[in-house]
Amino acid sequence: MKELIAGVLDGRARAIARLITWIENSELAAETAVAALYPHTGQAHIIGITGPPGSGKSTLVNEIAKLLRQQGQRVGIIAVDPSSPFTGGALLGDRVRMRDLAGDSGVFMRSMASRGSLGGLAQATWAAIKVLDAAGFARVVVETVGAGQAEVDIARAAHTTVVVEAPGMGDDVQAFKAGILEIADILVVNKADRPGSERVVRSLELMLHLGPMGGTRHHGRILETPSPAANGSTGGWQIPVLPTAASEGQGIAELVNQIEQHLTYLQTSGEWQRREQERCRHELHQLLQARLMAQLTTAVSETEKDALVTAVAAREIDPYTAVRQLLTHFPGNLVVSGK
Ligand SMILES: Nc1nc2c(ncn2[C@@H]2O[C@H](COP(=O)(O)OP(=O)(O)OP(=O)(O)O)[C@@H](O)[C@H]2O)c(=O)[nH]1
Ligand SMILES: [Mg+2]
Repeated sequence: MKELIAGVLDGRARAIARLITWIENSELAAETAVAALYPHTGQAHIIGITGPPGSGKSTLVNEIAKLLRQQGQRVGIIAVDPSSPFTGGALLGDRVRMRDLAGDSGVFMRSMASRGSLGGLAQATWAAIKVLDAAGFARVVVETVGAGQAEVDIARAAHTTVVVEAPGMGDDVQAFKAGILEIADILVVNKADRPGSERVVRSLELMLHLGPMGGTRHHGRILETPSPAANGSTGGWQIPVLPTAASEGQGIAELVNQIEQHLTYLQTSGEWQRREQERCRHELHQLLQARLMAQLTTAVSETEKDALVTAVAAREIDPYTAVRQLLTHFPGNLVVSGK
């Protein structure tokens, strides 16, 4: 482990890949690695790319990474694929798409696939981001499928969130339905070469202007309450709606420009510190939840849980009483706080 950590801090690709595999496979390894690397993190700009399946996220990430490389940035890429049972290295599709970047030591690409629960995937992803941060990648791009709350949780790891839409995906605006519009700092309508893309751009612009929070949307993420800092002299952040045709390389320069501008906005408005605080709060909360659940799973036998479920289903006891009974297994007796 010590050697791996040294290799990661040196930015060596093989050490990074091996450490992330360890992290995926063992929570203890994740804990040890994060403890060692944590003092070296906090430098990377973490960029989330999220949106419905097939909207062109991977193609966009490829183009973004190419441009950032031209600008001299080292880029780490994590593609989160909860639907895939595979793990350990890039998925074939991503490998093909990322071939432009192959052989460039300034780029590291990794797919994370679900092992068991999405909660575990989220934690492994958060840890992997720290590995890339500590390895000196100034930009870490995280691709997630924006499909539900669990994916939104992963997206919360980002400082800057890009939500990707595309025309011809059934509903005009998928993200709104999935509840991921509210985490957008930048909106992208990809496949601008396809018919209907202008209509999606207009719907998104309309949504921004008619947003439920009215004027506050300019001060940060659409549905979040504005922070005092963001209300200050900088005038807040205007969420742009950008058309791109990733497969044609169109609109990428403007997208990367807006991503960099958002970073500048975060750094000059005090919003960076506020988001760091929020990110850490969220991560602590997630970890605590996972640990408590794990403790419960260890403390309570499946037989006991099954018996309680049966009793609740038979109306012998109510669900609150059942939970109280389960909580008596915790040291310190959490049950007291139930009242
Ligand atoms: N016409 C057109 N096709 C595109 C564009 N960008 C991507 N595509 C195509 O759309 C398909 C899906 O692209 P991906 O980049 O894999 O999309 P994704 O969002 O990463 O997909 P998942 O990871 O499976 O959710 C591919 O066949 C791409 O070649 C674009 O701008 N225009
Ligand atoms: Mg993809």
